[in-house]
Amino acid sequence: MLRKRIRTRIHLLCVTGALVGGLTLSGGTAEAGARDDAGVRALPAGVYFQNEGTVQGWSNYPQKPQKQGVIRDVTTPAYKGGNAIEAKQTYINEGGGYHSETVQASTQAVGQDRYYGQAIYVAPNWQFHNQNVTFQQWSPEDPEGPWELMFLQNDELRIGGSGGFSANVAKVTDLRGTWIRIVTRLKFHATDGAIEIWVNGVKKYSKTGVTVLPKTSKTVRWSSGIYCTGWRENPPAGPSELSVFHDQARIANSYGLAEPANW
Ligand SMILES: [Ca+2]
Repeated sequence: MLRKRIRTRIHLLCVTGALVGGLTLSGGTAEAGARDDAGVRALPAGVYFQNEGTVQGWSNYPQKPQKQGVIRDVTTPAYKGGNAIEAKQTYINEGGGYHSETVQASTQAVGQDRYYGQAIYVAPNWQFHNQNVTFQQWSPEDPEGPWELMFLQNDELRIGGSGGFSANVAKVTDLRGTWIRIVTRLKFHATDGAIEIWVNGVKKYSKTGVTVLPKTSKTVRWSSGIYCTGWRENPPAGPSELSVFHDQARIANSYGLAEPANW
């Protein structure tokens, strides 16, 4: 009888795991004992979403990258847990969209304050070039469209887009071949909004007490992967195959909870 119950429980875990993937299977320590009826560990208090480096668990799974794009689970490189997501695009001698992204829908609404953490990796031989390679972005959902993008261009981590915030946030000159931890705070408010960015634990950008709103939409989605924006209208300035790796993604109500090093 006991054996049967254990088998049932394992089956439940597998089924649930297949459904939600890394979404709710917490690697964190907070509330490690808390489990719901389905046997899945609950998210720690203050955490709204997390993914430990699997394409399952994101709301656009199964993803459909544009053109010859790839979005897949890999075992190396990995920031934690022996797994991560590779987002790859290949130029095919035509313009238009080159997206390969995991997407989480409706991650934040006007009036809310959220911290988005993840670690990204580009290969040691990544060639710096003067085209925007976006690795995460936040987009209004209704009506949808681009807003703020975070990207690599030359040897810099930058933000920009129609959201009204553009900056060179950090140098990544010596960070190729390493996992770069990035936490982005977005507070949507008409007068007391905020955008703040930490790179490898250091606050590199901060705008507070300003208007931060996703234009005409009340909510945004979070996209993480690769989007070779420069290839829309021009051939590659760098290699025609580019990959950005992603791991340990989390949305939380504080920097400490969202920081990939902390969970
Ligand atoms: Ca991982």
